[in-house]
Amino acid sequence: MGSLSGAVADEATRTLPHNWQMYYQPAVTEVMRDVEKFHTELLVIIAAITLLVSALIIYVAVRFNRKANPVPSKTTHNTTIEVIWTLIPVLILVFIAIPSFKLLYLQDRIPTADVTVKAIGNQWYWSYEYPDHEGLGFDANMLSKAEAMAQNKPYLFAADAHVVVPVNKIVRVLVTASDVVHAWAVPAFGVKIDAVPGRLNETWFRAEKEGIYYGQCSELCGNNHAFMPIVVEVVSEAKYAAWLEHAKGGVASNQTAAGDEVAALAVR
Ligand SMILES: [Cu+2]
Repeated sequence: MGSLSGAVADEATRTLPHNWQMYYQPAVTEVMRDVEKFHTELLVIIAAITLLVSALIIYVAVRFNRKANPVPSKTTHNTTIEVIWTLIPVLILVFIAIPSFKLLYLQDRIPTADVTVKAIGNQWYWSYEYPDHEGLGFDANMLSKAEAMAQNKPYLFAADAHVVVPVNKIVRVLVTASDVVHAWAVPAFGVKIDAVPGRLNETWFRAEKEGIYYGQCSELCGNNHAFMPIVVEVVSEAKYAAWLEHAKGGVASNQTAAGDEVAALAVR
């Protein structure tokens, strides 16, 4: 992956994992920011509990070992302590549950959508349809290593067709699959949802920044699981309108809004 990040032009607007990455990709949706916030809160709580329990164990080991405490206490019950060690964990769980449910509802309840995209997982590529626009649909296949290098794109992430959506608009994503269970995931959006055959799942995002965002199938769907990249291109409304016109025209050799050559954007 070392050469990958260097090879990609316009890195600032693209999200890709990089060497020694420690944290999430930069968030571009409210949902992902909340996911990060919740993650950090949990980390603090987990760290505090771990430190407290470690300190108690060390204290007990030092203070009450056989040498330091040759005559052990015969106490077996202490009501106050029992109430405390039941109540405090319950309170901690409630404290965790409240933001957790808030986040779940934020992800689950889809605001009135401006754009709807349908993503269909296939072995081993994604098909996309724009139900608002009759007949607009295409397949997105991963670029081979040679193609990716020739086009200066990240191998294993680049696809021959991008999902193009307008910036700052609510995009509803309908997700299903044609064969086995896949999952449609774009980390920068905080979106990850199973694509299940015979079932229509839905999720949403509202990307606040133009750019190219990469994701991958996140279900172990089979031997080419690693070769189902997802590329979402967030563009201005004008560019989106232009892309729609172009894509609806049924041009077999297409250009994405960013001007990238997309040879295989075959419009059905
Ligand atoms: Cu898959």
